[in-house]
Amino acid sequence: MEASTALSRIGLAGLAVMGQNLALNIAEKGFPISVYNRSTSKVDETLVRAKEEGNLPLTGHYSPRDFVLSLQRPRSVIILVKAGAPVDQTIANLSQFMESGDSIIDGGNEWYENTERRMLEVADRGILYLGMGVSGGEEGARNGPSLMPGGSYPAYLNIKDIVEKVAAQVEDGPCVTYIGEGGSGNFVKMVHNGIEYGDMQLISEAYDVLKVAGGLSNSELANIFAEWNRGELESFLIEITADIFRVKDEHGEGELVDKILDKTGMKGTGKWTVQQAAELSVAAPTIAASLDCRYLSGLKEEREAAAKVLEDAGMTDDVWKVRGGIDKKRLIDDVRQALYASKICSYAQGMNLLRAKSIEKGWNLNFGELARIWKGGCIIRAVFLDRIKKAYRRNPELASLVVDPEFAKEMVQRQEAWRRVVGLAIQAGISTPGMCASLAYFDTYRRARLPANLVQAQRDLFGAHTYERIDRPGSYHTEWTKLARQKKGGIGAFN
Ligand code: NBP
Repeated sequence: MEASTALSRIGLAGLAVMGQNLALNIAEKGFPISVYNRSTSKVDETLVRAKEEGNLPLTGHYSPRDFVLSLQRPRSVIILVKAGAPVDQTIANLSQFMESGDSIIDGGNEWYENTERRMLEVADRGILYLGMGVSGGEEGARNGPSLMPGGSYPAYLNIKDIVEKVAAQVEDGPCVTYIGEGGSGNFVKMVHNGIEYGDMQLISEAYDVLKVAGGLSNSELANIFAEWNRGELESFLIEITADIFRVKDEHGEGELVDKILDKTGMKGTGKWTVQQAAELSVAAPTIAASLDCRYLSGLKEEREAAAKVLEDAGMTDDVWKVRGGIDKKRLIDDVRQALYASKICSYAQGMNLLRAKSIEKGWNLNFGELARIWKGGCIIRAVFLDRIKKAYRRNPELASLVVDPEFAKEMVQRQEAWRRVVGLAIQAGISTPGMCASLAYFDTYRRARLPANLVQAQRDLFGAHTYERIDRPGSYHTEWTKLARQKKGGIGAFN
């Protein structure tokens, strides 16, 4: 252990990628910090980095007891270990040395109900608890993440000065705010990740259409994404996508992106988002499509076999049919608009899921604030989030982003291009499930009358589920089959 007489302002346990970088960030902002990790080598690594990165005020500890006792009271301990059982084990190890009034802050991607359970478990001993979403990966943790703390408000007040300095800074403040009670911080982080899935899927579809139908090279794609990053699509994900297309393959010809196996990994937050959307009866088709696409991408061998079977059955690659007639410049502009409009629908779904949960749990989430703290530090950070913030500030009860007057205008302006891109992709056999899901979501939501009347009639026919009428109040049941099959000349007969 490094000798230190003064007590630290805060502690952090769990020194893998996120914990190590967040600890260094906290120390760099001038808050003396104690660190601890189950395996001691990571403590040593962190101490070396703290020294190299400017003799930062960070002390390492090798036992839970020394670690906890090295903190100023009331103690605040951030935990950044793998979500699930490791968090329970870490809490058990550390909390035995903590006292009433101390706080535990779990910064992992934890299932919100686990946070709510732990909150109650430690409350018996007067320990306060926060579940704090941390976004921005390694770079964000080191230089300024977006932080989503939810749970005990007094615990938040104990660390408010620290998190406000450590978070990413944008023109309207630090990218952190108290989210709400219970597991709201984890839930908001989970939906953030679901939206991130949607964004990444939509970008990959834009890339697919431009590459396959438009015939664009990686260097052209790099330039287009860089140009998009100077306009309404300006965001971290668009920026890094431009960079990705520029990286050469050090093991062979061409660019690295073309050598990457087309199988997407995942850790579960996208799946939770879709499960929650279903639980709450909130439509989230773009996010669901992005999750389905990850599942299908995982079936690489099966997809290769399917391609062969269908080719043998006469399936042809129809891209050449559309390529001939393509105006490249117009296609690029259309894809930009389709991406933007699809993205608005995806964010509308995420925000509506948050609203439904907020109502169910009484969290009183502030959507304008959520959009604001996502403007910097996190993976979905984007200029467009400022517009979302303003939309919710104009109307905190906004039913959907697509009916905010400004976004509505943009959707209408972009829909022609959007339909052209989706139509072209369908014709060429290029799957664009995210863009299609967004467009279908938009068209379903904006249509005052849907064919749901027929579904209701079917339900009433086979299950006597009853239906309502558009022209008079009440609930009705009809003997559909009897009426439909009455002999010629009878009431309701048609044959
Ligand atoms: P990991 O999720 O890879 O977890 C590794 C850490 O967990 C190590 O410190 C490890 O200790 C510790 N740990 C494990 Br595994 N089992 C333990 C146990 N039973 N008791 C105590 N410690 C245990 O780390 P990470 O990638 O830094 O992520 C931390 C959290 O932040 C996760 O919830 C993650 O989902 C979330 N997150 C990650 C990112 C990212 O970009 N990586 C972004 C945002 C959020 P050891 O060294 O002794 O094995």
